[in-house]
Amino acid sequence: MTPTRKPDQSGPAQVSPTGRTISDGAVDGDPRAQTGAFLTTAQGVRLPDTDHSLKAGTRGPTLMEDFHLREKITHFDHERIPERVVHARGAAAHGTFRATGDAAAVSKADFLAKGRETPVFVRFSVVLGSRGCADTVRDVRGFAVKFYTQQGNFDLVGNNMPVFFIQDAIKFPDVIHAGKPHPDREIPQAQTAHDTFWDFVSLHTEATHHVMWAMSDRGIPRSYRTMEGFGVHTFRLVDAQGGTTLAKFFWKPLAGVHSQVWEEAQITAGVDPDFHRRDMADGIESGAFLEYDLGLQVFPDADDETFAGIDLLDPTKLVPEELAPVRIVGRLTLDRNPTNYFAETEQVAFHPGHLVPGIEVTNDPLLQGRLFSYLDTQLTRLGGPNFSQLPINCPQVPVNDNFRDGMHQSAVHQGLSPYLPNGIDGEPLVAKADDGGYVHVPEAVHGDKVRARPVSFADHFSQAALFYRSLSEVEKSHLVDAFTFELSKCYEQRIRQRELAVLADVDDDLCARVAAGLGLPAPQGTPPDHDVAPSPALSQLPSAPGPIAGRVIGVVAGSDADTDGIAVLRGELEGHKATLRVIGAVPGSLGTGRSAQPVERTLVTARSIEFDAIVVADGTEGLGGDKLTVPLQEAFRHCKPLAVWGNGAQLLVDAGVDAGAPGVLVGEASDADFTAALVRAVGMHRVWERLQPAPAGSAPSAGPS
Ligand code: HDE
Repeated sequence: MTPTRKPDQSGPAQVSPTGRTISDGAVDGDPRAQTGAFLTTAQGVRLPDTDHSLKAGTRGPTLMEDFHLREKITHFDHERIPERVVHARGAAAHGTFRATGDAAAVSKADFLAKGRETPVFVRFSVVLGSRGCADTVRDVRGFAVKFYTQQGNFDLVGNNMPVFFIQDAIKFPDVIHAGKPHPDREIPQAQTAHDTFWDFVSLHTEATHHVMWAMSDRGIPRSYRTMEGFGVHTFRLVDAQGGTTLAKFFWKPLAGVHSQVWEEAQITAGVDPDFHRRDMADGIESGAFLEYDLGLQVFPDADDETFAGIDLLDPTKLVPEELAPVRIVGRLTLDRNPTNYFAETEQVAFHPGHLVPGIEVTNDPLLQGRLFSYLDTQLTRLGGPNFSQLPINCPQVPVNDNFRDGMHQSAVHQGLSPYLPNGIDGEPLVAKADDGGYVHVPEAVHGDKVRARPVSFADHFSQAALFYRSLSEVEKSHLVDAFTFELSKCYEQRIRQRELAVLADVDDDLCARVAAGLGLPAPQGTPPDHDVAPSPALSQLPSAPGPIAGRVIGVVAGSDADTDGIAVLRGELEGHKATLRVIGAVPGSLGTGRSAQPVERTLVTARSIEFDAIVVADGTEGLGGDKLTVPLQEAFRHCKPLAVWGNGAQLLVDAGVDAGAPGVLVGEASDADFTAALVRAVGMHRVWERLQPAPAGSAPSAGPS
C-alpha cells in the first residue's frame, strides 16, 4: 500500500525539471524540455540581457551582485561528470525488441514471450579510449542493451567479442591499467599497441584467446550495424515451471559482420573520428535502421556446468556454434536517435545485475565481480544513489522501493515509515514468484574458502588455436599484421619475445609469421593438435551478398556528368536503403531539371574511408589530379568495389588503378545490369580476390562482373 499525504501536509507542485506543470501543452509534447517564450535564470526570472555582465560603468569592475553572471558561470563550471573508467566513448540509440516467443520454453521472462514488444536503449562503446577518442581504434566494443520490460529493467551488458581477457574480476583493474595509456605521459590514447598491454597479456596467458579476437578484424568494425554482440558469460534461465538451463546470449546483425582494414581505420581516426556514431545517426535518420536478432545457445544445467568438455563458467571460452546452434528468439530494431547526448547516452547506467525473473547469473567469477562494480562506479559517476530516477534509467513500471533521500532526490515521498513491516502507513505487498516476484532458484553453495581457480580454467591455448584455424586466409593475414604492428610498437624486446613464446603455444604458422615480421627467431612451443575441428562460424567472411542498407557509395562526377545515369543509380541504391553521395570538383549542383544532382562532397572533403564503394560516372570534365588519385587508390587497396561507366574508366587509368582487377566493374551505362552488379559487390563487402596475384594473361573485364 502506498502511504498517502496527511491532511495537514502539502508538497511542491507537480512540475517538470524545467518548471512546467505536467498538464502544460508543450510544443514538443515533452514537459521536461525547455520551452517558454523568454530566456530566464534557473529560477525562472526573465532576463533582458545575457551578453553583458553587470558593471560599475562600461569600463568599470564587474559587480558581485550580478546573480545572472554568477549562476550562469557556476552552472557551466559543473557541466562535466566523470567519464566512465572504461567504455568512456560511446554512442546510443533507442529502439524496440520484438520477441518471437522461441525462448518462452526456457525462460519465463515476460519480454521473451511471443509477440511482446519492449522499448530498449542501446549504447555502443570503445573500452580503452577517453570520451573524445576516435571511434575506429583497434579495441573491443561494448554492446549494452537496456530493456524497459513490464517486469522492470533488464540490462544485457555485452561486448562485440564472445570471450574476455581474464577469468576473475579481481584482475580487471590490472588489465585495464595495462591497456590504458602509460601513467607517466598518458600515451598512447585508445590503443593496445604499447608495452604495458603486451607485458600484461604475455604474463597472463588466460588473455590469449581474447587477444586473438582483438587483433582480428573484429577489433576494427566497419560500423555498429555490422557488429555481432555477445553476453559473454553463461547465464541461468528459469522456465515457468522452475526448470533451469544454462545459456549464452548473442546479437546477430542482419547487415552481416564486417570490418574496416587497418590502414582504413587509421585514416578514419584522423579524417572522421566520429565515424561510427555518425554512421549510426545518419543511418537512423535516413530510415536505414540497425537490426539484430537476439539468439541463445542453450545447454543442460549439468552439475559440472560444462558442455562438450567446455567449462561454461570460464569467460575465456566460447562454445562453437557448430556444437550448440544459436536459436533466434527475437529482433532488435534501433530506429530513433537520442534527443540529448548528455541526458541519455552519458547518463545511462547499465548493470549486469539488472535482471528480471527468468534470467539469473551463474558463478562465473568475472560476472560475480561485475555484479559489484557497476553500481559502485555509478555512485561516483552520477553523483549519488538516485540515478535510477533519471529519465533514461527510470523503469517504465511502478517503483516502490522504500529507498529515501540522498543526493538529487527528485521523488517527493509520502508517509512516515519506509520500512517493512510497519504499523503506521501500511505496507507494499511482497511478491511471490506467481506475482512476478524475483525469487532466486535455490542453489546449494558449499566449498572451502580459497583464492584459487578451477583446474579446467588452466587451458589457455586450445580455443585461441581454434579461433586462428577457423579464419579464412585473408583474416589470418590481417591478424598476423595486427600482431606484428602492435608488437613492433613495443620498446622492450623481451616483451616481444615473451609474446612470441605465447603464440608458439597457439599455432606454429601464426608464430612463424609474426616472428618473421618482427625479425626475431620463432620459438618452439607446444600448440594444440591440428585435428581440432575448426568452427566456420568464427570467420566473418560472407559466402553470399548480404543487405546493403546503411552503406554509402561515392559517385565521382565531372561538370558534364551523366546525371540521368546517376539518378538511376541513386534510385536503385535508395531502394536498398543505401546512400549515394556525389563527389564533384566544387560544391553546387550538376545538371538541370529532374535529374539534377547535388554535389555533397568535393575532392577537397572526400576521402575513401567514407565510402563502401566508389563509382566514376560518365562525364569527367574538370576532374583529376592527386585529390582524386588518393581516394581511388585507397579504395582499390582496401579491396572495395570500384565501378565506372562511359569515359569514367579513363580516371581509373590516370590514377594508376588496374581496371581489369577483380571487383572493378566497367560498364557502358548506368543501367540495370550495372547497378545490380554494384549492389551485389557491396553486399559482399570487400573484394578479397584482389589480393591474389592475377593469373598470367588475364584480360581486363569488358562489362560488369
Ligand atoms: Fe564492464 N564495466 N567490467 N565489462 N562494461 C563498465 O560500468 C567491469 C566486462 C561493459 O555503455 C563500468 O557504468 C568489471 C565484460 C560494457 O555504459 C564498470 C569487469 C563485459 C560497459 C565495469 C568488466 C563488459 C561496461 C564502467 C570484470 C562484456 C559500458 C562504467 C569483471 C560482457 C556500459 C560503468 C555503458 C562498463 C566493470 C568486464 C561490458 C567499471 C569489474 C566481461 C558494455 O563498472
